[in-house]
Amino acid sequence: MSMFCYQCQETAKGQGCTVRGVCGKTSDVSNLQDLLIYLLKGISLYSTEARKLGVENDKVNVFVMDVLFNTITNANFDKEFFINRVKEALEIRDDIKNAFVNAGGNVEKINHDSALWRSNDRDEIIEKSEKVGILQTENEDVRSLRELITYGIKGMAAYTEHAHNLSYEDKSIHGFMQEALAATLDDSLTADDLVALTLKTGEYGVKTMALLDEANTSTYGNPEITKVNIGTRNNPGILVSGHDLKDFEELLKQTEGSGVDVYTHSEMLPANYYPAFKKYDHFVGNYGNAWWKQDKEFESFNGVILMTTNCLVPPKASYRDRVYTTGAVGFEGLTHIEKDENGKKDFSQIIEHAKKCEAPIEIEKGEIVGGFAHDQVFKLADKVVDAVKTGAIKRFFVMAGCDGRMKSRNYYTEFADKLPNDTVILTAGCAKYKYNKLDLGDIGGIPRVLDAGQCNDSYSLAVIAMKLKEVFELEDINDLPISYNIAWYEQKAVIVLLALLHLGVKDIHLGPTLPAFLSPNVANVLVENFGIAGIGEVESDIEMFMNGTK
Ligand code: SF4
Ligand code: SF3
Repeated sequence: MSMFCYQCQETAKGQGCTVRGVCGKTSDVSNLQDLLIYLLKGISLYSTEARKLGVENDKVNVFVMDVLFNTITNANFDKEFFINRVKEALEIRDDIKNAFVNAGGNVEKINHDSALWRSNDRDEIIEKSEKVGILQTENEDVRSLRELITYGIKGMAAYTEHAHNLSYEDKSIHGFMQEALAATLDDSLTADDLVALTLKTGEYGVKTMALLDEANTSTYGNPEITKVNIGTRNNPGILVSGHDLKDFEELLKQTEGSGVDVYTHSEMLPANYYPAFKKYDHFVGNYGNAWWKQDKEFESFNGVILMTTNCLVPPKASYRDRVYTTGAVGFEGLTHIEKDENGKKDFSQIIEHAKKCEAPIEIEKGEIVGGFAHDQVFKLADKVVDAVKTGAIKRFFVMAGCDGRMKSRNYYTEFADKLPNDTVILTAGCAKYKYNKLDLGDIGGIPRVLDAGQCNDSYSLAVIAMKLKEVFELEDINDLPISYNIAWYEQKAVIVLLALLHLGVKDIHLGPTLPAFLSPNVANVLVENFGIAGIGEVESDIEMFMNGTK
């Protein structure tokens, strides 16, 4: 075994990647990511104690958040980057240790290896990276809960970073992330303690998604019903993928008048729904589908691609020179656009490159409709409530989450297609690409697929559910005619799931497979307390949901 990673749904044999990631991550990179998470825990031991003495260190907050995001599935594959990150981690750890001591802290009581080990030697760093990791925790239930919390925190870090990029911050979220990381080293915590911490992670997940929602809507306006063009024009283009709206805005501004068009890909599609971006005539629409189709779609796009976050697939040689990264993303040999000292990103190199490219090859024509975040749905509330009261809408299906390569995910296309015509799908995240071009029609003008936006906009779906509960004067959110059939892939889906559990949502079905990191006992806790279940066959699942059984 040269590595061990089981953080995503596509993990090898549904158990763990042990030689090379199915995602393309090499064992070197996987081990270095493990070492970094280990060091973040060491940093967090100091910062959590220091915080109790009134020390808040912004450098630590930003570093922990950034590195967690770097280790999310399909974000960063660059070995040298991670070696440098390890060296930086040791410096940051020294800083916070000194601040702790200066505030009167007793450094003697912090004696975990993650807080003490150090080396600036490349070989020693690599050697250490092979010794630390997930399997260090021997008890499989404790390991399962520690990883569940860590993956939730990774998703939380990603959303925190997007809010941070728009200058929205809540220090308590940083405090919680570090406290939780430190807690995963604490051998005195029982499985029950860790279950409680898992639920608290969900509580902070809600806080984080609410903060990001506020950041996005205050900066760019509330998403509104939008017909998104999926065809192409004849100018060269830049295709922007990932989740970062600030990067998207910067690029739109800098491409104005350049003769280069801008398109969204995968999780950037919801940028089309924001009022602030509609004024740009060179913003054409969305090109292609979910992340995993990028090997074909980046090729036919012909222009330049900017990856602002995951999901990056190791690029093929045929289009590799046209892919640029920024933010948490990285890949050896690709140009990475950094912020300057004023926090601005200069995309002129990308724009000049794009000007020399051919226009995209059109792979689809027409329009898709989206923009159903909470504010827009509230504006339609009377219509929706009437439709439920008259029986025109029998049931809502939350089908948010992720898309992925596995054939078993065709379940979701078939499921959406076979749902009765009196049902409405509420979606967010890249899972929508499994059914957003099926022309499922509408119910009295309400489209049968309501897309709230990115995976973080799953928060919007929860807000909508809470509003419906209020309108129908129900005691319990679970009494609504809403079923949850969620597809997961990476760690952002983990924080979304934990957030929904915190809001009291029960009987969530999760697929296409349950996470490999859930031990049988931990899975049982989720089944017994929250009714979490997997998926079965399309027809019988639809029948079960429509009968209101779980
Ligand atoms: Fe395997 Fe997923 Fe980890 Fe990649 S992120 S190494 S596919 S478990
Ligand atoms: Fe997709 Fe990676 Fe999860 Fe944001 S882009 S939902 S998989």
